[in-house]
Amino acid sequence: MKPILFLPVLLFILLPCSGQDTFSPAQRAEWLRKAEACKPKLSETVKTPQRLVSLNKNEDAFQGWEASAAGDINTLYTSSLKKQSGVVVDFGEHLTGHFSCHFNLAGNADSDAPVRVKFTFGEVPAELATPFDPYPGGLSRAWLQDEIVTIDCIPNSITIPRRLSFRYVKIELLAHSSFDFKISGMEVKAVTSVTGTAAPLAQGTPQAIADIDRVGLATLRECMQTVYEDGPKRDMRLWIGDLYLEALANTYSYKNHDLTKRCLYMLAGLAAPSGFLHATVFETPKPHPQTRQHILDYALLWNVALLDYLKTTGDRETAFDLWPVAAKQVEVAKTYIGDDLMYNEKPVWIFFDWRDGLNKQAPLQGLFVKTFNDTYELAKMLGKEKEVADLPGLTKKMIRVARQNLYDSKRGLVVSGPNKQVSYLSQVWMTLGGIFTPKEAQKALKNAMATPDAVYPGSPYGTHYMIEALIACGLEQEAKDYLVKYWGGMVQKGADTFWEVYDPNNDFLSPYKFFPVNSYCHAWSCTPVYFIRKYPQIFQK
Ligand code: RAM
Repeated sequence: MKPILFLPVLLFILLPCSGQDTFSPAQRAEWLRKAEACKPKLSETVKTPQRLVSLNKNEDAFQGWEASAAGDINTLYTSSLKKQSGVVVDFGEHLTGHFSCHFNLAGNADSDAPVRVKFTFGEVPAELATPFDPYPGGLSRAWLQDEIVTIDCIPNSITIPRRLSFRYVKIELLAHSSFDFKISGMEVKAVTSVTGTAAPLAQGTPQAIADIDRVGLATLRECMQTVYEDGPKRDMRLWIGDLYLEALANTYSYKNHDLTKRCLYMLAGLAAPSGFLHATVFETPKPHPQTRQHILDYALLWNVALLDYLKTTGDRETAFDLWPVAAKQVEVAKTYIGDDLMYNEKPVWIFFDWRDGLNKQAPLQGLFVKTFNDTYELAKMLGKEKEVADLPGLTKKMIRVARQNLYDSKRGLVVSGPNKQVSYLSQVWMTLGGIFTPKEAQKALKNAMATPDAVYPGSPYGTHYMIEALIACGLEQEAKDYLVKYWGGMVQKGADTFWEVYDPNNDFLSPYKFFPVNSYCHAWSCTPVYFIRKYPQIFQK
C-alpha cells in the first residue's frame, strides 16, 4: 500500500523541479489559436525600378558611398546585358517582397548554354559597394542578400525564392556563352500587413519633423508583416523589445491593434516551461520559440506592452487571458533580485541597447520598478491586485535602495556598476521608473548629456527611451532637439527607412563586426512616429 499512498506526494514534490509546465497545454494551445486567428493578410503591390544609379565614393556620404542617377531603366532593358554587368538598379524606395525579372534573347543567336547571374540586393549604397568576402561578421553570412541564379535557357523568367528587403539591386554576370541577351521586366511584389494610412500631420509641422515622420512610417510599414518583425532583412522575426516599440508607433498611425494582440498571444503561448517569456519567436514552419533565448528586460517589457495594449484598446478579455503570464514575469524577475533588492548578478542576457560597455545595473533597477508599478496598475484594472499585493511595498523599498546605492546627489546623477559608470540610459531608466523626482530627473539627464565621457545610446532602441525620459520629466524642447538631431541625422544621410544601429559619430558601428549585415530598416527605430503624433504640442509646431 505504502508506495501508492506516497506516489501523489512524491509527484507533487518532483514535478516542479523536473520541468513541469507553468501553463497547461490547453492554455498554450488556446493562446496560440488566438494568435493565429489574428494573423493578418498581406497586401501585395507591384513595384518597378525607377532608374539606374552609379555608386560613387564620397567621404561625406553615409558609410562613404552615394548612389547617383545614371540613366533610364530602359537603357538597361534595351541593350545586351553582357555589356552592362555590374549595373545598379534603384527602385526608388525601400521595399520588402519578392523579386522577379525576364531574360530575352538579343540578336539572332540561340541560347546554347546556361547563364549565371548574381543579384545583390541592398538597403543602403555601401552594402553594394563593400565586398562581402572574406566575411568577417559575427552573424550568418547568409543574411546578406546576394543571390546567384543559373538560367538554363533563354527566354525565361525567374523569381528569387527568398523574400528580400532592399532599395537597390546590383546585377553581375558570372558566366555566359557567346549569344546575346537582355534583362527586362524587373519587379517586386511588395508585401506588408498595413492596411490603413496614417493621419496627416498638422499644417505647419516643421519640414524636418515631417521628413522624420515619413521615414518612420515607411520603416513601420516594412516591418509590419504577419508579426511585428524586427527587420525585414534581418532577423525577420518577432522580438519583445521591437514589438513594444512598434505597437506604440502603430497605435498612433496604422492602428492595427490585432497585430499587437497576435504577437502578445504568440509570445505567451511559446513561453518556456518555467513561464519565463522567450525574447524571440519564429512563425514558421509553425510558431516556436528560440529556445532558451531570454532577455530579462524584454520579458519585463512584455508586461509594460500588455498594459499599454489594454489602455489603448480596452480589450479586457485579452488582458484577463494573459494576466497569468504577466504575473509570472514578476515572479521570474524576483529571482534576479537579491536580498539587497538589487540585481543579484544571476546570469541572463540583459540588453537595453547595442552599446559595448554599457553597465546595466542602474537601468535594470529602474525597469524593475517600472514593471512592478505597471503590473500593479494592470492588476488593479483587472481586479487582480490581491495576487500581487506585495508589489507596492517592494517597489517602495527598491526605490529607496536605488537612491541609496546609485544616486550621487553631489553630482546630481546615478552611477551604475562597480566602476560607477555614468550613462544616459541609467538616468533614463531611473526617470522612467519614477526613482527620481521630475526635478532630479531633469538635472540627471542634463548632467549626463553634459558629461563628455558619459556612455550615450548606440541605437535608436536606446534613444527611444532617452526621448521618453526627457518628455516624462518635462524637458520637452530637449526631447524635440534630440529627436530631430538623431533621427534627422539619418534622414540627412539619406535614410529611406531608419536603421538598427546609428551613432552620429560612427557610420560603421555594428554589433556584428560587419556593417553591411546591420539592418537598415529596423522596427525599433520607427518610434518618432509615436512621439510626433502622441505629442503634437511638442513636435508638430
Ligand atoms: C537584434 C535584433 C532585434 C533585437 C535584438 C536584441 O539582434 O535585430 O531587433 O531585439 O537584437
